[in-house]
Amino acid sequence: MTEKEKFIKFVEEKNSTQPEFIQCVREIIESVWDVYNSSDKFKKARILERMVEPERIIIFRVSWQDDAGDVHVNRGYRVQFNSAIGPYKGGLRFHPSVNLGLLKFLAFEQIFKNSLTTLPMGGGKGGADFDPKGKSDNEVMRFCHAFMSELYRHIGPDTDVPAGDIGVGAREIGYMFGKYKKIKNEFTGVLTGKGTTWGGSLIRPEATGYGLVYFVENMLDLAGKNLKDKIVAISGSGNVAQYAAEKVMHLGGKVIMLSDSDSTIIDEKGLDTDKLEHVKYIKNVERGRIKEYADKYPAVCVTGKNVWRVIREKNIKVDIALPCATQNELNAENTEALIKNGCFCVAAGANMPLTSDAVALLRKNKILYGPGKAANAGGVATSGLEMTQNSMRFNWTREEVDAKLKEIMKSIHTQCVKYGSDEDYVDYVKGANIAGFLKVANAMLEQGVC
Ligand code: NDP
Ligand code: 2IT
Repeated sequence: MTEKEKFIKFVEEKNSTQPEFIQCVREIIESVWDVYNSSDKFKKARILERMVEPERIIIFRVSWQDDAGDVHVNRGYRVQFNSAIGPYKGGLRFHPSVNLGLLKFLAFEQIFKNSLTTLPMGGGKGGADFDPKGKSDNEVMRFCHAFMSELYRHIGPDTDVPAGDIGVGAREIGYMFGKYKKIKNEFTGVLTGKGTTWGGSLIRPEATGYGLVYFVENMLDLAGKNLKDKIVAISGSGNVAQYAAEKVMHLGGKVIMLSDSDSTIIDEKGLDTDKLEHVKYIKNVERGRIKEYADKYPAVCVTGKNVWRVIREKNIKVDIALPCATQNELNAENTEALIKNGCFCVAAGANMPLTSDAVALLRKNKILYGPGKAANAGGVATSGLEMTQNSMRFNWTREEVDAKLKEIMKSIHTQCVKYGSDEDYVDYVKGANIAGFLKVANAMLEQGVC
């Protein structure tokens, strides 16, 4: 067994009930092993052993009452994984599937993503196994207040700054911010994704989706291509998917698919501004299901199958695939079909949306592939810009924030190319992992053993 295999085995044995965490650690190790191994300083300081162990994990009870007065108990978490380059930073996920292993994977990814943004942010993630679906606004408020009534003692603008993720958007951030302010008697930038009249940055709601498409533009540009008239499939219909679709449309691409956890819609004519506004209405205002799209516009709706399976089964041709729903949604079988049908670019709006064998297929076939920690970093980068504006007690304009976001996505792309270029292929996975790793590893080294 090689030293690398031994190390992976050590992580697997120590975290045997956390498959997603093992999956993302394995990918990082595969990418950075040679760089790590060539440095006696890294090895002597046991940087990798230290990196795969979270600095702190907080697990807590969240008790709340529904509208009928019945009491419910959920489990809340915050994984404070690494603070070498800045305060812990990362989203909160409210979804019934949330467990410790899932949040450890998300927090671990966030360390390298945040490092790539060029901004001073460490890695963290949190959430609860609470399902906001079907809950009234008042129930969501009571849950968020109960959640923050414990979390508040572990976070702060210079300690740990949470934000949104699946199931946590502007509404939830508002309720949590209100509770934090009340308990601490402080108006600070403790959360990002706030409303724009009370400290939120312009462009933060759009930033993950827009940033994803800016990253794709950079990839295509280097490959001598562009988005004009390209057929794009997007999964999900939440925050990331909506603004990815909007930016693809701005740049002349044609978005033909969206989804949610129930169904996939196919609109062969492509989305337009009115159609996208309707999607936003269905998902953000009504909090309804994407299948309602087909009640208003001519579209095929397939229930119980995700975008990638529908593409395979119906043999749909797409040029660009943007998975923007959840982890491991795109498997090898469906990736093979995408490639056969001529897809030349895949970029991850979601965190780790491809299974490991799906990623391997893309790399083997030299398909452009932007992994999440690079391609979806625009969201957290703009959160970093929100923290800066809060510290300055000042707001930048839309144009200013958008220009900074573009610049950051370009810089992430440049870092990936620097560390991931082979003769005729940019391996963005390797590039992103090495660039993200080096900054954090060197900071840990400079701060000594702690
Ligand atoms: P939202 O809650 O706004 O939307 C999530 C979308 O994905 C919904 O359409 C949801 O469907 C669908 N979805 C969620 N879970 C599943 C599942 N298990 N199976 C099928 N569909 C699912 O979340 P976001 O758009 O914010 O997040 C999407 C992805 O992007 C996540 O992986 C997140 O970690 C990542 N991300 C988010 C960032 C942000 O700034 N928000 C930043 C970087 C990455 P339904 O409505 O039916 O639940
Ligand atoms: O996965 C992510 O990068 C996010 N959910 C955004 C985190 C943030 O702090 O803005």
